[in-house]
Amino acid sequence: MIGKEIGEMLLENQENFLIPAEMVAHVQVNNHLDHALLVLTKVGYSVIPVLDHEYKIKGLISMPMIIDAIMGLEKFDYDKLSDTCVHEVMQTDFATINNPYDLEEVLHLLVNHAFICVASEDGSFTGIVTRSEILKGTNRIAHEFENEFDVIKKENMKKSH
Ligand code: 2BA
Repeated sequence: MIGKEIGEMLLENQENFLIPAEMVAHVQVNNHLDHALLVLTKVGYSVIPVLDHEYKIKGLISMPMIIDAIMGLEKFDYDKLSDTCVHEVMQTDFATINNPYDLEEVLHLLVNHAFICVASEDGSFTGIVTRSEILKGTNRIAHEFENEFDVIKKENMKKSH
């Protein structure tokens, strides 16, 4: 469990951790792979969310998923880029959390994922929480904790009683 004081310091920044949906690059389930390739290349991110027409999060797409889908035995089949939809190749097992989200759960998930998708109760995409936003918050605590608190090692406390 996260310690009380550290937890409260982290929570002071909780709203800054979320990159809102309108700032997140994404593609739609029915977009073709050539469009997804274009978006991934232009935005520079390695993996981005895939949404449906109701703005619900359905999967993740990355450059390797696209390359793998067009790879034949001996050469690439470039026609597949315009013949295949994103939903046919996207990753569907991925971590999603509901807003308001539990910070402790997010910290655990970010050990293995670069970002976590956040959805509202009805499944609508709210945004993402990324490793770097959380690291910025923990970096602040690492620098400021001892400016705000006197820290005494427990074994030293026992000796003084
Ligand atoms: P990656 O694309 O693998 O990016 C890893 C890290 O590289 C990012 O970490 C960021 O620090 C940096 N980076 C990569 N491309 C960047 C760019 N175009 N502009 C600025 N920085 C860039 P995080 O920021 O922690 O992001 C973690 C992951 O979350 C990213 O992994 C990406 O998959 C996703 N992501 C972050 N912001 C996004 C956004 N606005 N739209 C879509 N996906 C995003």
